[in-house]
Order: sequence, then structure tokens, then C-alpha cells
Amino acid sequence: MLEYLRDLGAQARQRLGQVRKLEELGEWKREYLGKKGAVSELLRGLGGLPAEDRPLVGRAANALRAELEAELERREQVLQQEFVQAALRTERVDVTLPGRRPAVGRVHISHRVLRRIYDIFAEMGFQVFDSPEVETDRRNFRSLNIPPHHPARDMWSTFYTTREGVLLRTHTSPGQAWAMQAYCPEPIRVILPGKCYRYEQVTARSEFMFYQVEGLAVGEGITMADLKGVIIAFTRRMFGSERQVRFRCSYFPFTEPSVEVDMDCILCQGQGCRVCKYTGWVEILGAGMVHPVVLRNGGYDPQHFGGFAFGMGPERITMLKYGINDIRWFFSGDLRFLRSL
Ligand code: FA5
Repeated sequence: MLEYLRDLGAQARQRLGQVRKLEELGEWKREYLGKKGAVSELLRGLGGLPAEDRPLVGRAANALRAELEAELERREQVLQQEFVQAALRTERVDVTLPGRRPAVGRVHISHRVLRRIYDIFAEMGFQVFDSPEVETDRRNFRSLNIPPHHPARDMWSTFYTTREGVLLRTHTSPGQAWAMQAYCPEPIRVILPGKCYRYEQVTARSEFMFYQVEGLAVGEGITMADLKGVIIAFTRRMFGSERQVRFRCSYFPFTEPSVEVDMDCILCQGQGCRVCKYTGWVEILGAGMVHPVVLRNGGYDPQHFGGFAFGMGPERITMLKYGINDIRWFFSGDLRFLRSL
């Protein structure tokens, strides 16, 4: 029996030496030291031995169990060490590798240009005034001297909602009514930035959604000279002091007289190119002296108050400033475009 124990010990040690992975140790433990393992079986079988042999064999079996347990622990430590060493070798981090830059966002180009516009007008005493994108027919058209069925409505292709008389504003001019309501009877000097919507064909120069910045000044003694001075000061601050500006007669129902303002084409220096349609001039905004009907609708007496208003498209201004040839890039969500500016 003692000889069997010796062989069992030798066999167990040999097998233990062959175990190469930590997870295989469990199997070895079950086979030799588990409840149904070889050593336990042996101890259970002691009862079948002659009484005088039992203490000796029992002691030897218990000693073998203790030895094997100690060897299991040692083997476990060795394998653990090997595992750690292998992991250190294969999973080594090369701290000299260049890091991965986190993607840093930035302010959209439309908003950067808007902020520049705010700054320039702030220097001239204009405050930013917010007004809603969803408007009533009354404010978008009627308060601006465009009654129902007036042919001037054709100048603005409109997104009407299913609610009678509610629409997406086609320009920022209805903001004039909000500003007059808020300031009347005080003088006004505000700019009204925001999105506008037009139900029209999207092309390289026209979007169905775009920004506008409206300007409105109301007070006593305001003349066309003030309007011209403000627009010229703005274009020179925005585009450089060498820029030329021209005022063309135009028509808007809410201003009288009305003008459209062109700037010499920055891309071709007025020589003529595709962007300026070979005229050397690019339209940047519509403007005029606030119509007496609009002043009266806003609560101001046109006998004592006058004013000027203008409306510009910041995307078109950005296109000129940065030489962008298609307005559709702005809201395409294309990161190549956004990162290039
Ligand atoms: C107007 O919207 C008038 N409300 C401007 C105005 C305000 C005149 C106050 C007088 C007094 P207009 O439709 O021309 O005018 O648009 C003004 C500017 O908005 C244009 O010069 C252009 O820069 C921009 N714009 C107009 N339509 C689009 C479009 N579809 N896509 C991009 N920009 C546009």
C-alpha cells in the first residue's frame, strides 16, 4: 500500500510538472485532491485494511495530501509569474508612440461670421434682438405693408403651416414689428439675426433655409445718409477698407425709397467672374428707409420718426469672404468643408 502511495505521489508530481496553464490546475486538483480524487479515495478505503496497517497508511496518505497541496500552491505561483511575464512581454505599451488627438469641435462658420457681424454693429451702437422663426402672416407680411393678395408676396416663396395664418418666416423683417413693440416710443438701434425659410429651388446661391441679419434704426432726424454711412462702414470693417459699395434703386413694400447694395467682387477684384456673373459686383443686402405704414403699425408717428432698415444674408457674405462657390456646403454636415475654414 505504501508503495502504491509512493507511485501515486510520483505520478501526481509528474503530471503537475506538465501543467502549463493556470486554468489546467483545477483539473489536476480535482483528479488528485478533490472529493473524488485519488488521495481521498485512498483515505476512504482505509477501512478495508488490516487494523494494524491503518495508522501507518493513514498518516502517509495525509502526508501525501499535505505535500501535494503545498506543491500545487508552488506550481500555481510559478504559473502565475509566467503568466504575468508573458503579458508584460506581449502587451507592452510603447509610450513613445504619438497619442491620438481627441476630436475638438469648433464654432460653425456661419456662426463665426455672425459673431463678427454682431461685433461690427455693436461698435456702431446696435444691440442684438431675438425674434421668432415661426411667424404669423400678419407680422411676416401685413405689418410690413404687404396685404393679402398683394403681388409683392410673390417675392417670398413661403412655407405655410397647416395652422391658418402661421408660417415659417421668409425673412427677418417681421422682427421689426417685435422690436418696435418692445421699444416704442423710444428710439431703436438693433440687429435681428436668425434663420429664414423659403420654399424655393436649392441652387449654388440659394438655400431653402439660410440666415439673415436684419438691421433697424428708428429715431428722429434719421436720413438716407445714415443708412449709407452704416452700410459702407460695415462693408469696410468686414471686407477691408479698399472695398467699393454701390447703391441701386430697388423695391421693397416696407421701405421707401428702397435700395439694393452691391460690393465690388472680392474674388475677381471687380474684373468679372462666375460668382459675380461677370458684372464685377455682388449683391450683399437689401435696404431702405422704413415705410411710414410700417412705422405707424409699430406705434411710431411717421411725422416725427424716421428710420432705416436692411437685411443681409451672412452665408453669401461668408461665400465672398472665403471664396466659397456653393451655399449648399454650409448645412451639408460635411466635415471636410467645416474643417477647411
Ligand atoms: C429681404 O429678405 C428683405 N427682407 C431685406 C430687407 C430688409 C430690405 C429690410 C429692406 C429692408 P431679399 O429677399 O433680397 O430681401 O433677401 C435679403 C438677403 O438674404 C439677400 O441679399 C441674400 O443675401 C439673402 N438670401 C435671400 N434668399 C436667400 C436664399 N434662398 N439663400 C441664401 N440667402 C438668401
